[in-house]
Amino acid sequence: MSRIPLVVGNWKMNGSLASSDAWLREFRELCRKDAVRCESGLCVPSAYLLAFTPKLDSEPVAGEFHVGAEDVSDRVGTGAFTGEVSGDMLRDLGAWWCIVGHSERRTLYGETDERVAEKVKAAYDAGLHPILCVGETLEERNAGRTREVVLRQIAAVLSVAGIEALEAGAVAYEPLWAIGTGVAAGTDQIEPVHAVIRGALEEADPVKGGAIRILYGGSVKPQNAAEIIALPDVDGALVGGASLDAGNFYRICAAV
Ligand code: G2H
Repeated sequence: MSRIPLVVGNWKMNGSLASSDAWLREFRELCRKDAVRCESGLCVPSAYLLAFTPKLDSEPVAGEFHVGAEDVSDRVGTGAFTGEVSGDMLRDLGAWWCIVGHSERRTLYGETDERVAEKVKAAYDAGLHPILCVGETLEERNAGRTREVVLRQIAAVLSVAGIEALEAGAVAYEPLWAIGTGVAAGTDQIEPVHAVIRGALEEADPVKGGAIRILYGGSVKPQNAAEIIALPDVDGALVGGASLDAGNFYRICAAV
């Protein structure tokens, strides 16, 4: 099964109008000189989507590149949900990708597997391409529960949103203990978990499950990207800190 590699940035709560503009100009120039072979994307705070989408409409970046959001409401339609941003609103702003269930949302904002599953469904139903994040804490890993945790997180989404939602997007394995540390998980730690995820997806649907891209996330940088993305069943990366710099993000894309 050949899957086109995908590299997506996650700015988290960083950026400004000025830095969005500068990032896009630099990334566009780099891709113009030497187009990357992978598909790429950048998820930014929804407040900055409009700093990208009209410019991308008038002058697309060479290669397949889309911007997206970092979260979405599980609520559909409109209503009295102060502070929420719906999938329809994100589509209206031109978002393509949408990260859902990032561990920072799960741990800092109490998002349960069920809430994450509803969000994946809401994103997919709105026409977004959800990137579902799964991963274990260090405590869970040390207790030998990694497999159980990621399977539980995936099963919740499959039962509510269906495999089609993940087929439209991607799954990202992000072990919590490797996030933002500067030290990625070892290749011997990444590969078996990706195999577990692939197994669960293929069990749900052999064809669709085989086509879904599984990204690795957690301290990916230009220096380690090629080695990680070369692993079986690692189809790209979700990149946090290193995506804030357009040059570093380009070097990760170019390493694929
Ligand atoms: C994990 C990752 C991006 P970083 O959160 O989703 O961030 O690359 O900074 O570890």
